[in-house]
Amino acid sequence: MVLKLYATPIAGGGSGIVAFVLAEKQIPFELVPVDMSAGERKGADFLALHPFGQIPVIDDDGFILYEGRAICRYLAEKYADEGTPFLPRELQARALVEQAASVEYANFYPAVAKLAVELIAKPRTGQPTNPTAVVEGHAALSAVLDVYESILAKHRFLAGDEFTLADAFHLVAAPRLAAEGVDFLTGKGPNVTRWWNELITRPAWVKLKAEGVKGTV
Ligand SMILES: N[C@@H](CCC(=O)N[C@@H](CS)C(=O)NCC(=O)O)C(=O)O
Repeated sequence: MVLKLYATPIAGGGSGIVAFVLAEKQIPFELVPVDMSAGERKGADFLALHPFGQIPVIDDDGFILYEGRAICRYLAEKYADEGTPFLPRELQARALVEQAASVEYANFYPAVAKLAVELIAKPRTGQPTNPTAVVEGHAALSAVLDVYESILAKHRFLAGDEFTLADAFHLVAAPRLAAEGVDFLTGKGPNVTRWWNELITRPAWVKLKAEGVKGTV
């Protein structure tokens, strides 16, 4: 049975990285569009798939998995020999990927999420933006990117010279911020800028942004 991805067609958040990994590995899948505005996600049928009522979720021949980053790890392991490797097999190289992925989730993403809430979600729902939170979000993100500059001066990607899931996870929400005009790169070092541009110009990502998440079957 073909893999099902429950998501929206917009590659903005966690669904985007799953669709990106599927594309980089050329794994066929069926998109099951989830209506984010309706009660569908909080209904019993969807909660049976994802107890928090969120997307993305995959159904891989009856195996249900949620959390975007966990899904990406599963796909990278299952299809290790197809397309972009994403996860090195060697123990220490793998540990460095997990180290960089942990930093993404603990340091980078919280700052991005804070800015996304203040500068995208709140204005969209008519709530006032908290200027203090915006300043804090920018400061936190800037501090992370300054450390990234020193890391990326030593190697091409965050966990070494190969592109891995640790880099790909940065595609959650941050490109959306950039697309909304939130500038977090001006004044940052050349290596961060180089790395970011390399990330968002990967052909699979460019195609996803242009066409949205589209199933292949
Ligand atoms: N930690 C989850 C977060 C998923 C998440 O926040 N999904 C959003 C869409 S990108 C969602 O379903 N929001 C609706 C909600 O939380 O009710 C993941 O990484 O997959």
